[in-house]
Amino acid sequence: MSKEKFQEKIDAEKKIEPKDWMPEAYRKHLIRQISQHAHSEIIGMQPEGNWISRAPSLRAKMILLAKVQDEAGHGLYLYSACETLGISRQELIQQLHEGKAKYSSIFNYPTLSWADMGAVGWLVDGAAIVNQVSLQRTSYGPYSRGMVKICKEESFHQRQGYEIMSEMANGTPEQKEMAQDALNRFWWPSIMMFGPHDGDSPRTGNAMKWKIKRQTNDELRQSFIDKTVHQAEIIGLTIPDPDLKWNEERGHYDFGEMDWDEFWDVVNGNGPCNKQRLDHHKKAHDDGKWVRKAAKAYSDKQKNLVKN
Ligand code: BYC
Repeated sequence: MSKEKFQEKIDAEKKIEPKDWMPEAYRKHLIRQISQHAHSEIIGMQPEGNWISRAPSLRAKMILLAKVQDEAGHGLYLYSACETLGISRQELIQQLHEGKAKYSSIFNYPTLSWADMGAVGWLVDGAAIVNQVSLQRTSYGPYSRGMVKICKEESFHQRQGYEIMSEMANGTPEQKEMAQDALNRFWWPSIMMFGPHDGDSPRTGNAMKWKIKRQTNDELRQSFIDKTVHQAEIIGLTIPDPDLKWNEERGHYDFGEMDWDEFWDVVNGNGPCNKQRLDHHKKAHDDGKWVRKAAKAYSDKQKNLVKN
């Protein structure tokens, strides 16, 4: 198939499947984005896993435990989708460990109080949903189907976080203060999850042409902000942006500028927790070596039994 025919197929809204012909640049673009997404799910387990043993009730602990397990599942769907593009899980993990593959900037911030579990669920999962709902229509079949499954679970996660924030915002003055503090610290990093402005985003051009992304970084960011402002108002919390204002003409909220120096610092490995997150992942991977070895020995044995 030629590049022209491939583009015609994309333009006709047909999905590209693993065995279909695709330009090398499309394949590489997908491996980069899907693996970054998969690594984010797995690294994203760390800031929340940190609070499982300190959840304030058995109910809260069960819900958080289930959520963190869901993230592991999301990572696995995404690694599997990525492997259909002809790269092994081992190579993907190696790229993460060598700093060649990124994961979402948001997980390089610490979770300092229980209210942060609320802020992460409400804002981080909320931002992830806005992005992932859009990605359900992505042009690569396995990624698109993975997104459909993930979105169903992610909306439960967002509600879990909003419930925590709502309870704390309506609790004692100290609890309300903790909720506001968590919102203050997570607001800007959450809106940075959508990436640089469209004009500064080198990947957006091809991503939109190939319908890998269906909306641009700025469109998705605006949609998240428009949805979230009202949710903050309902529970009586204040979004830490003095420039946030409804714009009647645009039919959207105007908002302030993000600190792009901070964004690029975190993306390039110099955020508050980058080293800690990666070291933890490497250690867990090393500690799990014997499990992978045993699982492989078992599956090799089963294959031999079938053969003989
Ligand atoms: N963090 O040209 P651009 C979740 C990189 S939610 C780190 O705009 P693109 C979860 C970008 O990779 C989070 N890096 O790129 C939720 C590129 O670098 P490379 C995961 C970022 O790809 C709750 C460069 O900057 N979701 O998992 O068109 C609990 C230029 O950017 C970031 C996804 O990954 C960032 N925030 O757009 C647990 C969604 N922003 O690769 C887990 C899928 C930009 O050229 N991914 N960069 O070296 C996407 O939608 C897009 O990849 C992005 C970036 C919107 C993130």
